[in-house]
Amino acid sequence: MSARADCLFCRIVAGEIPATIVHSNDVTVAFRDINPQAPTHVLVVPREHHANAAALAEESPELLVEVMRAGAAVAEREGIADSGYRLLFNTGPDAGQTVFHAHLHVIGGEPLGGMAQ
Ligand code: D5M
Repeated sequence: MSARADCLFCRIVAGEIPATIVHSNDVTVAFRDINPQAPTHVLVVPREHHANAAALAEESPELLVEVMRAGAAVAEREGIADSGYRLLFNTGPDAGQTVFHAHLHVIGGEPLGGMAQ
């Protein structure tokens, strides 16, 4: 999937919109969420455009694995790997997905309540 001019996260990946990048490699980029819900709140996105996690799993399952691996690497780097953290994909409007480029939330740095974000 090529980058989409109307996609916020494609534009962050392309460097057209600023973000605080904490990790990147050939296939993923991780940056701080603009509206953090916990002391650590980072989003990991595939460089390629996929609308959500389900589409990513169908269209490029090996890339989904890379996103998960990057999430774990971010947790290590943020120092929350041992205390624990949440990996979350909101998928679709009812889940609260607002940006339709697959993104993994890495959330932690304090005890997290409940199941939802
Ligand atoms: O998560 C979308 C997330 O994207 C939400 O937590 C805010 C975050 N966001 C929105 N715009 C930006 C920019 N410009 N930089 C960093 N983070 C951003 P969702 O699961 O779709 O609700």
